[in-house]
Amino acid sequence: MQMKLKLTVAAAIAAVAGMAAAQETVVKIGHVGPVSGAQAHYGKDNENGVRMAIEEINAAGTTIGGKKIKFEIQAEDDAADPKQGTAAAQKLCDAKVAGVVGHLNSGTTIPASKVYNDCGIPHVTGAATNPNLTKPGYKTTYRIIANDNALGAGLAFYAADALKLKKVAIIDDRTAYGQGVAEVFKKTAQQKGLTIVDEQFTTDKATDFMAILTAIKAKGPDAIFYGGMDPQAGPMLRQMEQLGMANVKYFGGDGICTSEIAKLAAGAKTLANVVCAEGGASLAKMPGGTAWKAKYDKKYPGQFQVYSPYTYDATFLLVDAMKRANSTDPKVYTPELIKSNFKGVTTTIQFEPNGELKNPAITLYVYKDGKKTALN
Ligand code: ABU
Repeated sequence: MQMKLKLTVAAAIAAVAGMAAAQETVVKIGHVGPVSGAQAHYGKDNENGVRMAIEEINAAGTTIGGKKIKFEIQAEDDAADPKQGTAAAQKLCDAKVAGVVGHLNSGTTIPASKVYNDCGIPHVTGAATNPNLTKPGYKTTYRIIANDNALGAGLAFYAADALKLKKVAIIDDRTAYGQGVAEVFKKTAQQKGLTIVDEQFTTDKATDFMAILTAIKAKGPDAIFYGGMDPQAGPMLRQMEQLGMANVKYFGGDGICTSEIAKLAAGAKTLANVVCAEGGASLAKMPGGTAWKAKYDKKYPGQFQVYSPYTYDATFLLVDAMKRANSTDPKVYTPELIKSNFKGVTTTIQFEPNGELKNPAITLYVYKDGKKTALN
């Protein structure tokens, strides 16, 4: 008799839970980044930011268009490869996600932006910085960090005005990001009177830079600017040390400005020569940065890299636009994105007509005792 009563109570609880679940409408938000390969640490960090935001949004409860919404992530891997990037974008279009956070690499985000535009789904990147992303003027493309025009120029100004450097060599990895940020740095450095003593090229798969570094060493630069990501920058710093380039400064954009570069440099003293730039305020100067970082570290210990505060904000930004439109239908809520005035963890997000962030900050960093340290 007692057993029968217990079963009846359990069945009633399950039925109530089932009814509650049935009353929820599931809305998917896509995330795309490299979660496999040498850049997986960036992609996982970005994905963590989206997961964290979705958990918080669901815990707070959201009703849109009279329906209780349960957000779910659809996470895709593009392995930092442009072809896989467009395939992932098409998959998210076919899955009818409501919006996308991503991608991470400019080389994947730029071609994917056309796919999203064609299927009418908005995407917000918190990582891809090549200025060409917003040139087509798609109403579905948004960026919530500064682009490479700011990063490359900011670094060149610092090299010329603060460090009084005269001779710089440039290396880039021939990706949309690496090549683009290197071009901006070069142009601005030349305008500031610096001499470009050498230009060399590599790829985002390379690990041996001895030949190009040896060629550069012969030209006696004060600094190297590297346009690329940390899987190359880390070993490059080690090889610079091996070649006796201990006094050569090492500049780069946000792609090298990670926690991981300290590990990849594997104790090379040349890490102390790094000056890198990120397109936003430092965590300490972001409106909600310090508290957010403590929460993130508790949830994802040791996984923080660079962009997760931005992917977290990007997720909230999409949901904010849905709430203002009172619809999760991308056709209905996308026009709200451009009108955003969203107080995020990173900044208050408002957009220029082309989808670029209004008034972006940039922050320069160095590595002191192996720890990334903001200069401004
Ligand atoms: N912003 C640097 C890393 C991502 C990219 O733009 O390719």
